Amino acid sequence: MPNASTRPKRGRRTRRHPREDPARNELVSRSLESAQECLFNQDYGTAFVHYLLVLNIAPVLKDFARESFRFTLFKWTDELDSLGRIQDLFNCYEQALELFPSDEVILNSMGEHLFKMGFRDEAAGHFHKALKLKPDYPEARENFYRVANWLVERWHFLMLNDRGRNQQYQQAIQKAVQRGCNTVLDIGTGTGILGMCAKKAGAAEVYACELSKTMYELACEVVTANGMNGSIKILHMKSLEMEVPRDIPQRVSLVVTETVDAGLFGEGIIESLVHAWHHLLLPPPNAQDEFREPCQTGRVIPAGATVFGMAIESLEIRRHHRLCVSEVGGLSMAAVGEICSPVSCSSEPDESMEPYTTERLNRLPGGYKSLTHPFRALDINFNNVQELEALSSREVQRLHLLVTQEGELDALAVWFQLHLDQESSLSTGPQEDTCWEQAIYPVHRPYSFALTPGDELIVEVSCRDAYLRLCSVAVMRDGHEFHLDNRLETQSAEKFVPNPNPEAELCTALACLQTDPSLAKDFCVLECSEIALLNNHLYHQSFNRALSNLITGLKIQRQTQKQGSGIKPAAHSSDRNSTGANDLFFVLDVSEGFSLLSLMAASHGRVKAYSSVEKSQQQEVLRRLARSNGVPEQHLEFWLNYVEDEQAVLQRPSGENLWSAIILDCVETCGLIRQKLMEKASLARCLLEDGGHIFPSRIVVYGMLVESETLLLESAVQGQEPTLGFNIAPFINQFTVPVHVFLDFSTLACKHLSESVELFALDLMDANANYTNREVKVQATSSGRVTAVPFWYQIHLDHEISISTLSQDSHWKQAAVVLHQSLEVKAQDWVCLAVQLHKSSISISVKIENESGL
Ligand code: 44T
Repeated sequence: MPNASTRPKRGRRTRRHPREDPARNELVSRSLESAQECLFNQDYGTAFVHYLLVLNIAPVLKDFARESFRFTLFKWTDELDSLGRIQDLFNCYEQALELFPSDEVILNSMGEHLFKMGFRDEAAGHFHKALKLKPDYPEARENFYRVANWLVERWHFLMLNDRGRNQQYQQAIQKAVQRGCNTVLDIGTGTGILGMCAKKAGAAEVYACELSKTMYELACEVVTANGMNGSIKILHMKSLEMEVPRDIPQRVSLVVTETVDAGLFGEGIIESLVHAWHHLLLPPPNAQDEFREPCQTGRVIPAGATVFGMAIESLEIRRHHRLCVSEVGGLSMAAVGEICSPVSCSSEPDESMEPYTTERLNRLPGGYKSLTHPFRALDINFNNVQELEALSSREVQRLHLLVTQEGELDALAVWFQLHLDQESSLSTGPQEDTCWEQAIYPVHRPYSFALTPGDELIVEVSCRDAYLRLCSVAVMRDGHEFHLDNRLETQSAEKFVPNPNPEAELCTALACLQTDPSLAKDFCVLECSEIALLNNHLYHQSFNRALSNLITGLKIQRQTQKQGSGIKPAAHSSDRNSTGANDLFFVLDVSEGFSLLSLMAASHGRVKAYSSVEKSQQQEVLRRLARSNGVPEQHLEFWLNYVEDEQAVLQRPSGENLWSAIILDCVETCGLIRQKLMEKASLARCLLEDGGHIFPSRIVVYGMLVESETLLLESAVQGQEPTLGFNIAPFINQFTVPVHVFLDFSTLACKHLSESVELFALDLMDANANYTNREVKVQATSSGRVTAVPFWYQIHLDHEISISTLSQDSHWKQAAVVLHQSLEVKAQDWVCLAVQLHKSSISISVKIENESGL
């Protein structure tokens, strides 16, 4: 019921503004009434238009109408969203923000829509703004923390904390400026640091460009704070869009850049430099120009790079990129087809695939084994535009590498030396004391192939669509060439034995003669974490046992009920399998992404299972596995094929039937509790039959006190000292996020300062058993500085069976709360942790428990 006392009273308003145009007032109050009427009739679109009109012509009503306006906006945009009218949706938000530019709720909600549509940078910008307007707005804070990693990537902190790298860049820039390069462009300026170095070194004109809006704004703040806003011109654009004289008055004599990723070229440095040489830089010095002033010629820092590679064995990489098991939870995988991770590198570029992933080799769980010595894969001179241009048209280069150690070929690892100038270079190698990641080019063969010392591994190096590509193509052994890792190859290693049916082979070869492997039949791309999940034997075995226990229990329960009520077992059923709907058990698996759990449930017999797998390729895999494992077709359904509205996913199957089991996916791969988990659980509880079960029934969160310098370096610019003499830390540290995700606790460099301790538990079967604030006491086992609390989960499927997200073959990573302020502890001290769970995000603060508290 609308609050009568706050409803606008036409008479009073007219009296307050006696000189206002009466016709206009009439229009306002009529529109307002219409808006309210439309709201009542749930015609949100029209209500929204009426509100827009009212508030545009009578802004004085903004405060009064704010709540109803927001309500209308959210209802209407939800409707537009479900209709797929995305442009209209954003138009509405833009109109709303014109009226209420500093409304944190609208900003946050628009951020959520942007995020859903994949505009992460913009989404994060909105959450950040909302949070700045209202720092204690928990929804915006949670959203911001979830996206801040995208906005200001964590490597910014690492780079700024890497004093060696900073000093080397600074010295190289200083030397170049002192030698006469006095007009400078910093491409991809980030926080503005390299541009500021150039200015400080005495460059007359400094320009900088940055394509990310957030980073651009940050750079502007930093440059201003360092008193250089008049002397460095920062442009919010990609360097490729820059023109002389529109954006910079003339060509510059020095380009500085660190737009390199772990695979060197992934940030587009080749394209940026080719463009810069043609449009933004003075020509390079040549032999005749030997005596020309450096300020009349152009050059680039870094001057070039050398790329290295190495073949490695790593179980961790293998289990994320290849299916390594033949049976999962009692199901044979023989008919699964070809499962492939999205990281695949052949000499033929495929847009849907990333050519490499990244890892820190020295942090790989289980370590790695080098199968070859490091080899030189490529040398590139950034000061030679012809060489840069020739790179992509250059022929594929074949390298023959001697295998030095026995092992399975799982990947090629790649790193590089960045030559800043002739004297100094930085390395991103695994042996260096830097925290840079290496690029990983995984091998995809579905079968294993062991290399032995003396083998010759043939690797193709190419550079297509701006990525450096490395591909292990063959192994030479005893004069024979075994082909590897090429789906289109007909004579691959496993087919080395002559095929007894050459005709069939020819047909297969013909069928596979297409460049897009994803079009091939029986081929399915799964995320790396989904592949690791399939390889997680314990996970599936545990689910299988828990499902089996539940179904056995329910069967007995039904039997007892029937006997009690005198009903005979279902011989008269109308169902075509002569199993009445009442005799079936309904299982719903709402796991995110690919999951075999529904099929596993269906394989238990008398179970009709509903899967939430959405992608048709993945549904096809499940159907194929159902057929090959003898699961009747009608016992596996795809829930989203029925439900139009995604929100309605947790609804019962039909008529009288309730769910016997609902499987919820409670922990994200990154180590965080899934958003809205508890809401889903309470909905699920209402949909269970008597004796039905939610899997998991309970999750317990464990944590440990640790001292970890690494975690600090990755979360904020450390120390009080300015970075290279510049004031940067307070600005970038606004993007510090207290929770670190995708952590490998087993290889994290840290000192354990306590045993693991239960932080809190979430009971999905019983809402009353949950708490959101808790104090936990833990005793320090050694002295040190508590800087973080890594945490993980014990997932209890039922009273007996549980799985840990910390286990070695887990597809989950861990997360850690990095403390705002570290705490010195001595062995035996009692530490008190205040643990808070808001929605699904955890926050922790620690203090020493004083003796009286014990
Ligand atoms: N990776 C560290 C750093 N940008 C990636 O928006 C490198 C990790 C690393 N702006 C191994 C080695 C390393 N025009 O803010 C970003 C980005 C911006 C541009 C304007 C352009 N053409 C570009 C291209 C990129 O530059 C900033 C830095 S790029 C990413 C650095 C030692 N593992």
